[in-house]
Amino acid sequence: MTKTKISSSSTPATASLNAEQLKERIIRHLHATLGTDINKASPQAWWRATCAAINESVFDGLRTTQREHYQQDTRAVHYFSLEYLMGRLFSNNLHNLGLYQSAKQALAELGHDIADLEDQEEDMALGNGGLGRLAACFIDSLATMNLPAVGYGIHYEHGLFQQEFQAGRQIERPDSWREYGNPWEICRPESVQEISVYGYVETVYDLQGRMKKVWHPGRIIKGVPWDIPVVGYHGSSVNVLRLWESRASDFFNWDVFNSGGYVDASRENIEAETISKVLYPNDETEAGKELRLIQQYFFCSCSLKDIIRRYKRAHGDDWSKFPEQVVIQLNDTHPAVAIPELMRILVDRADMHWDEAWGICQQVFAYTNHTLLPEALESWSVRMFEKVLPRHLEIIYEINRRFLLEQVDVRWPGDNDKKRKLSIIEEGHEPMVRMGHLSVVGSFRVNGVAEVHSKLVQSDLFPEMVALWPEKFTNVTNGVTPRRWLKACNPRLSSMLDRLIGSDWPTDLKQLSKLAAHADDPKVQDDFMAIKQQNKADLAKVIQDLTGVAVDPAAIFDIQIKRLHEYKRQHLNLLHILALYRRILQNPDYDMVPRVFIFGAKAAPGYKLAKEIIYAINKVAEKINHDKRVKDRIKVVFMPNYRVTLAEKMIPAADVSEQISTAGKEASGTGNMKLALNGAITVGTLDGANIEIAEEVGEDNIAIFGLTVDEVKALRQSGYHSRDYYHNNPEIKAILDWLETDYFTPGKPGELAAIKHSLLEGGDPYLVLADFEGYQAAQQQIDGWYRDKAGWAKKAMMNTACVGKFTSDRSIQDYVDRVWQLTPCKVD
Ligand code: C3B
Repeated sequence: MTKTKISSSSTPATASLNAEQLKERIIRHLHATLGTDINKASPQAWWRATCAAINESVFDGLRTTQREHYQQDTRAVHYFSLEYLMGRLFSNNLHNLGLYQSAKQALAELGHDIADLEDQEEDMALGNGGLGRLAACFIDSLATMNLPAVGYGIHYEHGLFQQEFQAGRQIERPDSWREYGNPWEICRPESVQEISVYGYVETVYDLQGRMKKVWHPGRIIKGVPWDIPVVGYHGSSVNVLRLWESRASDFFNWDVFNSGGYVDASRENIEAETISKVLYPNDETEAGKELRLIQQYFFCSCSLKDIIRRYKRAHGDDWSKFPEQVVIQLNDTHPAVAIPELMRILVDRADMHWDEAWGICQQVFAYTNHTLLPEALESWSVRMFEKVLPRHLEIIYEINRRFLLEQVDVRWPGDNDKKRKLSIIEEGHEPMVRMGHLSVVGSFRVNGVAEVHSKLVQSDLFPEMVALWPEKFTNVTNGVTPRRWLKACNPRLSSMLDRLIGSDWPTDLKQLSKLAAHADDPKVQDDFMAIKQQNKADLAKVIQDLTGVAVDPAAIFDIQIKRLHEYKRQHLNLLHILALYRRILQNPDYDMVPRVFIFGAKAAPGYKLAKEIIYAINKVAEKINHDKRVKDRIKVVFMPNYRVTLAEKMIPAADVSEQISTAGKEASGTGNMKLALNGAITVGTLDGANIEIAEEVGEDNIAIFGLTVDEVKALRQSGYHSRDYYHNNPEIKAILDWLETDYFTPGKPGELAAIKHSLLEGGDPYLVLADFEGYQAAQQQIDGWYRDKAGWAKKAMMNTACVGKFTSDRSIQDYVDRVWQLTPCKVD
């Protein structure tokens, strides 16, 4: 396989654009596109005019890239994902085009601070968390590496809800990211697709007496594509993220109308426009709702038809080259319905024999598993599936029948237990379609997202599938784009790196290892820590603005940012804060380095305990922040509305990175990588990619604690009794009892009791109490380390220096080598 080389030293085509030329463009757009004037333009208009100016370069790249891909008839990867957590695109596009400095200067000369204009943009939050952000990093790397790729997804009208706190409780507000339009997207009416749902299947026979299935849909829906150009870094490629918006079709369905059911059927069915209305806000819990299945099918069907249209333009009705040209990556099981959809198109529409069609499918799809949490493993009731997609259910039955007969029964003859376990249809009171099983059976490759996770996918989730197809399974450890997560978000550190180790690191992140040679140099240490200090001062202002809490940049900034989930154990962090607070109250001279504990997290609106944890952190914060006896040794802040844009301000300012999930539960994590990259020291369990981060940075530069995956399993097997920890550890007992009093919620005892109950009566499903002792010891280690200024600086620098592995360019290269077999296509 040819190694994808990124020519990092090559200057971008647009680099020649200077501030003067940009100014001219911006003013031209202010006049011609915005219809306003320099004297009266609002910041919003200035921002839009600048976007339009940037887009001239973006669209140039887009046109050339598409022409080149078409002319060279390139093999391409099609990334199918229900989520893309893009954040803002303004500074990202400027950086990737190499225009950031020119734009900054141009705007300054026009009397505007580029940072103020950046704030005009709403986050594009079409995702929940890690899975959606990973998709965004991957399409950045794909474009940067000149790899032909299209991202496919849904053009949600409302992205992830906006979070507010009212008296400490999470309130959700709708996100309207494109209320006034979005300058980065292009509507493509010429590529509209129509898709079908509901209805019934009829069996007919043709003149030769061959049986055929005819699906008479109950509803036709229009899919309107919106293209978001994805600009590669200093590369020449501009790829496309194509997002589908649903609309009612003008097509009138006479079949259903004539059968007299139209009015009634449409009333109980989902209206076309609602399909792309809103992103489901559940992270790692399966929704099981009809609308969700329709969302999945809607974007898969539109995207497949789009791919086939493009393929046919070059190859007509000759399907033989399809698997050479097309690979489709399923981002989790959410798009798994694409497998029976492609079968339907090939068998029912293209009249292909089953075996031939199945042969094609099995060469086209690859599946990434992102979680082992049982509540996240998707399954759909057969009943609902039949209602929404009657023909697809038949196809799944046939895939399953052949799989059980030709694979399972051949390997384990007569073993009905094996059949029950491996069947795509789970039998029972309410039979279910298992989307994970379908994905494995229908894909040529299956990967987990970190070494340990991929091992567990094989040993715990699909061991029999591994026995059937060992070569199918592989690992691709996640990564993050260093363009957004270092270059753009941490300009001070970026310039220092450019000076010290050269400017190739954004596309060759292993270059960061050169920093290690300077890790003992007191001058470099001082520079590195001065930058951290300035970033912390910046964040302190943001904290003051958003929460009203004053924090001291000299304190340790200890950051936990991720979705709120019991397995991520924000409540373990809270228990430790309470322990410190209690020690201070018991011993006024308690000696600790002052620390600011900073949280950012959204809870799924229906996840009660997660919301109780947010409330508890906010109430504890309120008490501690106002308690004079604490003497500012502890501050606690919960940042409202955590999102990509806030992450970009928090990550460069972190001293400590909290990665404290129960071992075996966090598939990989990617926040862990971003924080280490920016010189934060991880307090973490041996879970997900933490294990690989520890291998890279070395044990001196990370604070590892807690049960391992094997120890967790052993403890569960021998019987875990959280109450033992409560009774045997007086500190744990005192803290949990404290939460039941009205100390933090005056006049309202018991308001914070939910956490205690889940840990005791609830059995502590994520072993918080078992890991408490180890966690507080790791935190003491951090406290000790921080007192040694030079020692800490070295550790922080070693984190930045040693995490080059975790660039998403490396992940993408792994996918290219292990899964996609793609060749880069250089674009002039
Ligand atoms: C997440 C996992 O929880 C993370 O460990 C992982 O780093 C990312 O995916 C990316 O692989 N994940 C998620 O955000 N949503 C899901 N439904 C499943 C996993």
